[in-house]
Amino acid sequence: MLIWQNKFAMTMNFPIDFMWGVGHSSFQVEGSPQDSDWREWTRTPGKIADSSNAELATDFWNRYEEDFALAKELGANTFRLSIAWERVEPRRGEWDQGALDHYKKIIESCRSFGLEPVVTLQHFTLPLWLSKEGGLCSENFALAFADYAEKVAAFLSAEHSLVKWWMTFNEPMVMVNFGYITGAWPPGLKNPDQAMLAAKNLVGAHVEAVYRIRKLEIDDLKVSIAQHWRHFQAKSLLNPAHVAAAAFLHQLFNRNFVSACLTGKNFWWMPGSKIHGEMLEVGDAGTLDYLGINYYGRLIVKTSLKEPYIAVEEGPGIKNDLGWEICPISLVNVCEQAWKFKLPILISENGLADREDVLRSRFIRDHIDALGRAIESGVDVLGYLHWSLTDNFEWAEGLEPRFGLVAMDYSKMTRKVRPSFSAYKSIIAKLKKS
Ligand code: GCO
Repeated sequence: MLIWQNKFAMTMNFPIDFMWGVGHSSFQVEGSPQDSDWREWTRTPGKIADSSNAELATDFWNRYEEDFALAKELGANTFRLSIAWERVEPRRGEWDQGALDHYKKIIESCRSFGLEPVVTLQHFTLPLWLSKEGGLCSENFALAFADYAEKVAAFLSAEHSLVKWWMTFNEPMVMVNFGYITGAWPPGLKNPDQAMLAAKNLVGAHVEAVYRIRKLEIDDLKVSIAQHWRHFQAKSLLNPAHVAAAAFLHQLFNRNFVSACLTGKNFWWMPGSKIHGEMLEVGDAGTLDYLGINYYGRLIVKTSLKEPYIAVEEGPGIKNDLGWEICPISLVNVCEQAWKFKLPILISENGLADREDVLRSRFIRDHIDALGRAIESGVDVLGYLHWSLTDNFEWAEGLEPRFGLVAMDYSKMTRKVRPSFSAYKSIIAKLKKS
């Protein structure tokens, strides 16, 4: 299967304007002084595996120049970051101009290092006031999000022309899954009905926000989402139940959200839930200008006659520090699956927890190689953003997992490049054409 293992696709044709970069999110790096659902969650005993929190994280809020300088040294031309809603709107309808001004400074600095910012408006955290009103399931959610999105885009893009590339939500279906099905993330529910309502509301919020942002008439505007996309493989192709379950998860987890953003058919159902649906006006072009894909691997799907009836497990390959299988070949499948929507694809995340940095260099090489294969087979791929530049706060896993090309010493807030930093740097140097 791994036919390319001997011949790295270093010669492959990556487009001249390919976006080479890294990404991270506000809560995971900035330090978090404002009340949010995640801040509460980290303060609740037993919720974070290593009992750490993100109060300081990597102090990116103050040390952003250091990180942009590192990204520049890497040879990157793109940097994905996010805005903390709880900073900008700490109380309902009250905008913190100081926070907006600080984000303006951060993004100006990003640009000054030759890095194109890709800005996510919501990367998992909600202001506490909103989560108390019901969060994603609140009937006000779509309008509250659209007001916030419009405010930020009007300031950073329409007024100051700093951002062209926007993402409304990061991994909406991951929020739905962990927040409302497994309960591992806030609000900690295990309720399929609320899960499907949350998914429906997220699409509504995305559509309303895009509608408002487009009205701002920003030059070269590109709006999307970052969709966590898994390659679901049936445990056995000879077992029709496994095959059907894999197809069901593919539709529910990978495709439904994207499809709703494009067609306006916002209908959600999973076993144990009632149907939540509405038709949205999205116009002929839909509400995605490109498609952000976060790729972390495949999952093997099997069914049983007992609860939970459908289960997923990691494949047999090498595992990272969190026990996730490393599977570059599935990135080709994922690109080909996502390309069915005919939207240019940005790999907005791909990375691994690897404290000793023994797997990361090879990981990057093999995934970029897979991407080269996808491009060769005709998929329009805009860029590759590695997750992440520095170690950061990994949600329910805490500070322990190390996703960085750059190692953090949190006690001194110092940064030290790992060998994989140089590996990625030399790949970029070889493949970057502009
Ligand atoms: C996610 C997020 C990131 C993670 C990264 C590693 O997928 O959960 O977008 O915030 O940190 O994916 O797990």
